[in-house]
Amino acid sequence: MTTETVTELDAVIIGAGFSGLYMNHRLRDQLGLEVVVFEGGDNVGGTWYWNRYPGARCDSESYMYCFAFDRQLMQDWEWSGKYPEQPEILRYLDHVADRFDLRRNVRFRTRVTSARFDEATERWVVRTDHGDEVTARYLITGIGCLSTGQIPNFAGRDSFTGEAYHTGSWPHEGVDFAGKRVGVIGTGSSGVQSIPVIARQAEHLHVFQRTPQYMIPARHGTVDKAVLDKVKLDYDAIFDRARHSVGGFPYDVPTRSALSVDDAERQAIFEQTWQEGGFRFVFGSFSDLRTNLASSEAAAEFIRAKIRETVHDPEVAEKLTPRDHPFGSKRTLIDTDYFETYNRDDVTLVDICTDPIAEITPTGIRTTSGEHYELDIIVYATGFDAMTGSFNRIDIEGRGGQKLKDKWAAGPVTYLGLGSAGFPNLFMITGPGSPSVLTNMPIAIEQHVDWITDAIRHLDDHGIATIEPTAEAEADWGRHVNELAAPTMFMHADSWYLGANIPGKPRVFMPYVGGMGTYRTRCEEVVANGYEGFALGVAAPALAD
Ligand code: NA7
Repeated sequence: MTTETVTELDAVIIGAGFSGLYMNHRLRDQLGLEVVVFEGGDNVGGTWYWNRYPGARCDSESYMYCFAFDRQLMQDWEWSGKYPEQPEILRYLDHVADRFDLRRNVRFRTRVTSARFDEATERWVVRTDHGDEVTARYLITGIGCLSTGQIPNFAGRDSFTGEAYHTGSWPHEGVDFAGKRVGVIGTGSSGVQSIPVIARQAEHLHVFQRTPQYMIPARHGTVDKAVLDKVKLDYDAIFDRARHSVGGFPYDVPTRSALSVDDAERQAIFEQTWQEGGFRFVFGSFSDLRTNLASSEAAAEFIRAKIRETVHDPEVAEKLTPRDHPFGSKRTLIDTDYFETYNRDDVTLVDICTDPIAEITPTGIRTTSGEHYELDIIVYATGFDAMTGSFNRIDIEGRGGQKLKDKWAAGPVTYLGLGSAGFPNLFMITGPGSPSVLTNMPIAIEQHVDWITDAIRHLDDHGIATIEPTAEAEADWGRHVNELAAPTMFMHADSWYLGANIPGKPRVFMPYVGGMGTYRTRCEEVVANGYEGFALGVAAPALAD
């Protein structure tokens, strides 16, 4: 497209990750719409295109971290690991793009800078950083929940003369840590996955930890072919269970409270799910680890004991032990050899809760006590402006010139996480207010894409020009999301779920905590009730010449 080109489209999709790829397939190939996808990267993959740090891996088991919309695709693809590693996920998405010919209408290396709803034509006017301008009836965001990285504004940050990287924007050619003094700031999922791998390569690794974390061992390994073959035979049933589950996983969900059994049985159940590894500890042990403080504390104590058993130096073990927030209040981390890494002589833990980072210097990091750590490489594993950051990067303007950013100044306001009042025909895939990050993402993404596709088909079939949430429905939904979150552990930590990791961001719990199955049912009811909570606008009569 040249700068001057104006193209009239049916739909613009932003992003070519899991969401954008599947949305493109549904709208372009199944509804036959004229679609363009804008993607900032030079290939498909989204989150998995950018997050290439060492050890990057998904915490969902591989057989569940994939599309289910095409049965043959599910049968043909062979995962090699129990958990899919980043290069393999990218290969998978590449394969999907090839298989369904999903690249031909993607404009790569192109970011959408603004999108304005033109009330006269009832079309979105979309502009990009290449100067493109297109108009479309529908605007669909597949921009990810964790795709706008944040590097804290430490004093002297830009004075560092060594190499500096953010985990979410990793160089494609990789980073050579051999013989280097490396500092990793941050111990969320990205830090915890990368730290053991970097430790094995670097001359010395300093880990700058502000908050100790609860972790469950992944028990990662190669995939058991026999298990995978068995799963493939039963795929439909497995996915059906996952679709109607709380977390988007097909696990048996216990109904027992951690307090309903005696201590010996409780420990045995924790131990069993700990040995199985991954999210089974959270979803497969007891029903109330994230809703009952005493149950959460029992899980926390179990993990604290594991840390003491694993880490040889008791002082280091104590620094690594989380005590300031309940288990289940932050994203539960899944690790491989994380605590074991601190038994290495070439790894040092720096507790920046008691001795915060004062400044980044040209040659390293100085903490408030005056201690200076000489470094060749700094890795910022400092997370993302989650859920709303990627919306705020685009100048989105709805009816009456209202900016989405302004509307969301006190926190995101959506109906079902699918749309926002005053922004007609704007659909969000896994937007704030939907289960999204609290679930196995492909399950949530497919549900949203299917729902949006059905809505667009409904509009087209009935000659309806616009759909948008009513202010009342979205206010009710917002209240509901908050009410569900209020009694959970999630409200007891400074997490990115609450926006607490970004200075000045409003403290609002953003995802829907009620579970994927419940949410799906609600979305189906909305449709069955004639798109309840949405205002449907009849097409304006064509103007006479
Ligand atoms: P996270 O989970 O937000 O972790 C970021 C880490 O960086 C965390 O340990 C933070 O400490 C730390 N951090 C952030 N800002 C600072 C400052 N200013 N000073 C010191 N330390 C800081 O991001 P990830 O990339 O690891 O994971 C994001 C999600 O991606 C993950 O949950 C999965 O869903 C996939 P804190 O805990 O805030 O004290």
